[in-house]
Amino acid sequence: MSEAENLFERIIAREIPAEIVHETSNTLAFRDINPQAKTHVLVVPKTRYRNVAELAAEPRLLAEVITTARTVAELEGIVESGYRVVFNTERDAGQTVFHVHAHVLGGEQLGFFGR
Ligand code: D5M
Repeated sequence: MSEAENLFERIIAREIPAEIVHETSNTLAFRDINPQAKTHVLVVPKTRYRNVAELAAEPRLLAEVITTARTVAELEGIVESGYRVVFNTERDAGQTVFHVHAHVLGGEQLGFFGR
């Protein structure tokens, strides 16, 4: 498995340090190393799926990832002010780590995104 595939596995296994924000039996939430907003947390399922399209085959696990994102927003105090949940999927979206992850972004006014 390439580095880009197993990086988050190594965080899940606590082989690489990360600032963990929340954990459930099937998901882990930790701070992005290169934050793009005041709050920038990644939520991953502990089992590897390449991207959200693959994870969609497991709707309960997908729902748990989204629920963990909501818990992260609660813990970060950004439920009322608002937040964004993003799954970058493959090349054109800029996915660099091929273990599906939800970006949870907020804590300040976010810019528009696209091209
Ligand atoms: O997002 C991949 C994200 O993963 C990107 O925002 C940086 C983040 N990243 C990379 N290495 C680490 C470590 N070691 N800890 C925490 N966060 C990390 P993508 O959507 O694939 O572009």
